[in-house]
Amino acid sequence: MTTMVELPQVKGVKNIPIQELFTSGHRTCQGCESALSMRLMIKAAGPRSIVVGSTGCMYVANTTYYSTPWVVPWMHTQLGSSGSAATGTAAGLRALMRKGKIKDEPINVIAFCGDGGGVDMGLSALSAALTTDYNMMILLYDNESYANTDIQVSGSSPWGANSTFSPPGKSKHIMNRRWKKNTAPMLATGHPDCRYVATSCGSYGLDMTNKIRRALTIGGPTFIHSIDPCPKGWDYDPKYSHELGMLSIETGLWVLYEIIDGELILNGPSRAIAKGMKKRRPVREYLERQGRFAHFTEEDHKYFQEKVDRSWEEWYLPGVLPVHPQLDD
Ligand SMILES: Cc1ncc(C[n+]2csc(CCOP(=O)(O)OP(=O)(O)O)c2C)c(N)n1
Ligand code: SF4
Ligand SMILES: [Mg+2]
Repeated sequence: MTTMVELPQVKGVKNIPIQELFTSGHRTCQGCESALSMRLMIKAAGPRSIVVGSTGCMYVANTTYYSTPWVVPWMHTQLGSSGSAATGTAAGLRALMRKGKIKDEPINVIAFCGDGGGVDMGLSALSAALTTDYNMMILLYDNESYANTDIQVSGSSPWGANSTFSPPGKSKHIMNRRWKKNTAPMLATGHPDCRYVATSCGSYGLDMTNKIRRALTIGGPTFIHSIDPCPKGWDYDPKYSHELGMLSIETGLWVLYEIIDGELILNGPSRAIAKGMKKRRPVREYLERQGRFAHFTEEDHKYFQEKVDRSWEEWYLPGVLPVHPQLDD
């Protein structure tokens, strides 16, 4: 197996690397947290990295003709194939190094995909990647819609959210009736040999930096799912992106955790909430800040809150693992 880049855990925000490897040259919206995820991800990984990314905002808005913000080698891949592109890249590097065609040196292999590309279309390729023995990391940046093609609902869109495929109407105002897919636990449970699965949020930059580094150094294929506020799709003033990221966690809707060799560790505010050191904020504080939920009635707010409450009060691990009623007896 190819060796890995040395990436020690970063202690304190001041020690996050200064070097920028995702720079100016992109055209993402103001306040785009997915762009922040890219920036944090490659800052943590460092210059000896190859990044492949599937179609979506982080391809189209990032790499307009003849311009790119990437300082490291970068390649676009088809919408559903970040998992296969990562596998192919890692396999190619291993073969070239084994044959002595390129220097045998540690190189990070990173693939990213959006929620459309990962939670929906490319789920099978992600699964295939997580069953290999290649050292590589897949980052799923989740802006909760097919954003690049004008905000269509995805399997990761929240219940009831307004999108171009789920606009509230007069007779029916909740058009997306699916609860958000629980992708990270699904991948962790289904791939017991995968040593590292985590969730993250760019509002917690240090936490994200260290998760990226853990994912790139633990060995084998790894997966990180990041929640990324999107001013355009979520309909809010771009200056609130950071706050909304924090609120998604403080309300208990998004849970920060990592699963290392099968052991689950809650992180940051999620840990504090689970330990009773911090109170969960009402989900309404998060929902009312976004135009995509502006059509919510009192009943909708109640339903949403109850769903989140249940995951914290009745599930074995909040937002991760429900207790099956039959196992309770
Ligand atoms: C097979 C295929 N179907 C549809 C498209 C059109 N398309 C391009 S980007 C995109 C949205 C992808 O959504 P997501 O993966 O969530 O990334 P985001 O745009 O939200 O960053 C779609 C549907 C495509 N490129 N390929
Ligand atoms: S639509 Fe959303 S994800 Fe796409 S560039 Fe704009 S803010 Fe970023
Ligand atoms: Mg998306």
